[in-house]
Amino acid sequence: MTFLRKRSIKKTTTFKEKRKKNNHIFKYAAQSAKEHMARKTAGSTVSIVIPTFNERGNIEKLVPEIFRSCKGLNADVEVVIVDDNSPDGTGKVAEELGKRYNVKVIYRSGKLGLASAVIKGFSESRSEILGAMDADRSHPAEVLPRLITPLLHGEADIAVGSRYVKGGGVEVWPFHRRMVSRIATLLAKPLTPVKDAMSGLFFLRRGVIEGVSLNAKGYKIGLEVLVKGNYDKVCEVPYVFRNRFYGKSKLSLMEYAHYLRNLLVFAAYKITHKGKKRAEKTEWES
Ligand SMILES: Nc1nc2c(ncn2[C@@H]2O[C@H](COP(=O)(O)OP(=O)(O)OP(=O)(O)O)[C@@H](O)[C@H]2O)c(=O)[nH]1
Ligand SMILES: [Mg+2]
Repeated sequence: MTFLRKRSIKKTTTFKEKRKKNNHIFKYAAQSAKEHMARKTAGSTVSIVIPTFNERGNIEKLVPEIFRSCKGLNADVEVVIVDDNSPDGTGKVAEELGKRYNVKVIYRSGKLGLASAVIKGFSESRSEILGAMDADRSHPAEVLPRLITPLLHGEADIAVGSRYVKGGGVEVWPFHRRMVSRIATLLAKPLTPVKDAMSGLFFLRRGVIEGVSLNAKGYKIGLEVLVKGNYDKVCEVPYVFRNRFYGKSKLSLMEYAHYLRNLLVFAAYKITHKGKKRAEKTEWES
């Protein structure tokens, strides 16, 4: 029993605990450490990729929220909207936003899927830090600094927005959707070190996916990054998933089928890449 407790404490350290451990450093020169960090992160670039299909009403609200929320970050932030030729004119709205904010718009010919849109956005961004979030404001912009800061400070290689750590959750979901999400998350559990491997909200250092072949099919690109990526440190940051504000969900039954197929592919990948080092995991305390 004692042994088990010790092991679980060792596996997951919180930022508070880490800070406590290194307290002497902070006591010594808190100010100069702050200045050092500001110098170190100055000039860092962050690209936030947002896949869109018929999200006109959402992105015109989301983009200003993102830039407001990231104002305090010591980094250049760009938003990359990958639009699949949305019939509702999302692309036009995105271009208009580009006149006021650092927004790049990438068009594709038609609805080609979420995962491939995120991959396209990543491949057309030069930033050291890349991230993905949904356009429908289910992922609140206020959580972005807490996801990006550990990457800027070298405290994590991947930061995952998590509904399933302390402080996280889902605002209002019908019972069946909560069940589906829980079961899907449970199935993915052995494949990754995190509690919310299904999250569509995540940030990573570019090196994590360099040279990694990502499969463009499916919805859960974050899961694939967690399975195949090269990383040592991952942290989960709690957030509360909100229901979409405008428009319709694009989640179809076909996506569930893709998901189950991908789980098998990822499990096989894990078995054939057994030698990979286990990542150190941290959770934010809320
Ligand atoms: N470019 C592109 N974006 C897509 C595609 N399918 C979904 N998206 C976007 O991916 C994000 C997630 O899709 P959602 O429909 O919100 O899926 P969900 O979050 O699982 O479901 P709800 O929140 O209930 O609507 C949104 O920003 C969509 O616009 C696609 O084929 N192409
Ligand atoms: Mg959504």
